[in-house]
Amino acid sequence: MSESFVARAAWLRAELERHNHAYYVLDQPTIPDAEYDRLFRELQALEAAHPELASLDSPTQRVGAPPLKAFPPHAHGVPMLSLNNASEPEEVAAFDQRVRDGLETIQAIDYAVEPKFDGLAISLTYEDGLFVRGATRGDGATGEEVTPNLRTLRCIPLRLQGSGWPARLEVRGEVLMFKADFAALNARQRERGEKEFANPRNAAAGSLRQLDSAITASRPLSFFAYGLGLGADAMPVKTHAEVLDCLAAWGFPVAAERRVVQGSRGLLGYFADIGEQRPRLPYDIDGVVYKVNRLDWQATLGFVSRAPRFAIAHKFPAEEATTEVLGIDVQVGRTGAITPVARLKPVFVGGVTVTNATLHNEDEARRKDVRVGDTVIVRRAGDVIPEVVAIVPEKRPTRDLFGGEPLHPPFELPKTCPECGSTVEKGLDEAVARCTGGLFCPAQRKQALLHFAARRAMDIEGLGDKLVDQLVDAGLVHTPADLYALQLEQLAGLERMGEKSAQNLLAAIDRSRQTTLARFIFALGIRNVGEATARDLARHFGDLPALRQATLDQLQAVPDVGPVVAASLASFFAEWHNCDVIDKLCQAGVVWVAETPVADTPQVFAGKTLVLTGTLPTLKRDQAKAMAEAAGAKVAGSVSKKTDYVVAGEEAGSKLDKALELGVPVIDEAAFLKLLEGQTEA
Ligand code: 9MJ
Repeated sequence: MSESFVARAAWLRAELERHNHAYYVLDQPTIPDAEYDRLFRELQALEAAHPELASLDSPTQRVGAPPLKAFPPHAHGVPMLSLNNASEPEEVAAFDQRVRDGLETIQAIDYAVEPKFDGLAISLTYEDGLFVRGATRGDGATGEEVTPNLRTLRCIPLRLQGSGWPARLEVRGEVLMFKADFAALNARQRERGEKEFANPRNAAAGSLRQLDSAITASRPLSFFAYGLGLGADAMPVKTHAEVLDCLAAWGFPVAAERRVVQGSRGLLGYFADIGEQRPRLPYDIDGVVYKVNRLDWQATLGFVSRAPRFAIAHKFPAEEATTEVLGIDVQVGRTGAITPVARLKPVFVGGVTVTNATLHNEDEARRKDVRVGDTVIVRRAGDVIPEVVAIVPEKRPTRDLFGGEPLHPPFELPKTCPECGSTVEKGLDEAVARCTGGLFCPAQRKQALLHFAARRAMDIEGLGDKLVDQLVDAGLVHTPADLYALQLEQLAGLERMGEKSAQNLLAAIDRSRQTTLARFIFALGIRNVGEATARDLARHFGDLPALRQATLDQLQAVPDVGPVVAASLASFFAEWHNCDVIDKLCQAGVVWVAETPVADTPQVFAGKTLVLTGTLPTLKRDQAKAMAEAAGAKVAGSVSKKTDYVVAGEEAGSKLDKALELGVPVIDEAAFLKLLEGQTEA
């Protein structure tokens, strides 16, 4: 065999693996996909023409091997541990105390802390830097060997980079699927009429445990390394943090969020911090892991049964739980959208007790085939509305004990609105069905009123859903304008409404008369017009008459307003009832400060950053912000060296202190207004 073939193959392998690492581990692609494909095909052709060139660390081995009949058992060189769990701060403090007792020290302990990936644990064996075997955790002592499948994960190095690795090495970590990859995979499965996965963890597990590794190769799996098995003793390092740095240097993905903190305060601070970041992380985590950083101390502490004394998993409240569907109702939203909602046997999930979960729309409800009596997986992540993820098919009750007919029929959307009896319609390419009753429908009217009164709209404190129900049901309020005509006696007669709360409500309604144009537009509840669009419209048109009379073209001249939003606005203002309500609101004394349309506003703050703090004498915070932005300013939430002005009112606190400390100019409202009017130069 010619030397040049050997050299070329070696060069191609090294080059392709370098690009794999850049793309899959560092997230910094180095060459275009087409160029990668060209190199890959060249290597494939070379190996096909010269079979003696084949080698286990070749990137061509990543596309899947012939299917297996079964997974062979694999005995781990060093057992794979499980971690003890904590869920309460007291348990974390107790863990820290046990660690200090065990080490006979009162000093604050350094802990290596990292996210707890919600995937499946695996062990990768390397011999002289070459990936030779990979296995699942199994029972901790013996797992299933899934080497061909793991080989398909481009972020797992087939040959270790750098140097200093022990000759026999087990790398421990977690295989998982990124949230975005999971969503794309499920969309693909749906298109092909194949089974969807309930969550990224199941998708990762299902994809890895395939006897045909070509299937695994087609699934977007990722991996993060977090420790060592065999070979740990041969490492010339003193801390877990250094182990993680070595793993990164050898080419493994390691959590970027890893840190070293001190004592139980440090642990709890990290827990809070990662909890806050959790919704934005690209992958699911189910907690954080704390490990005593010093390896000699880890050895001193040792193990209790199969879990280490030197580590603990601090878990977030579970985001998923299973429960039973007691019924399926539909809810009518502000714009008439009909949403099927599963009524559930109460279940504690995501930190709260959940009794209802959305099924989104008819198609989703049908696709998931949720029926009364089913056991379902419910998910509540962060502050997101709880949803039914999937049913547990094995638990579906049937008419007989032998898997016969289901007890309940598939969900069907009602043909008429359950609230007002109007026809329910669904456009051909629309997912959502709507009640056609408009403001005739009490459900829509109630939602419209709640939206009108919301904090970010007219901000009528105390006008919640129970009260709106009563006001509408008693016929006291039909439209938002009716709110401004309410009398004390009418309110005082309502359930759970004493004279004092009635007075408070009337005062809140009165206060809401003073508003901003942006809030007013948002409060009208025009379809497709959210808070940001309302602000853009207010700024662009300056006052309501200009907006009401705008043509479709004029509307579309507003940044971010496209044909759909323009059409919603035009049809809203073309409706006589809507205009009547607006006129009545104005007659009832609702007012705002007209804004100078943006096209005419001198851009006195162009390129400048402002921070508002404290209570200004005449301007509400929103107004001042809108005015500053209209004049080209960026309004920031915190003071830094880059801040150009701090506009301070009464009771300004830490932001004012910071401005003074950094020497940022501080101005009051009067000076701010002068700058805006161009009387002084910004
Ligand atoms: C996860 N799941 O992210 C460990 N883990 O350490 C991390 N799991 C672990 N460490 C020892 N980050 C046993 C398990």
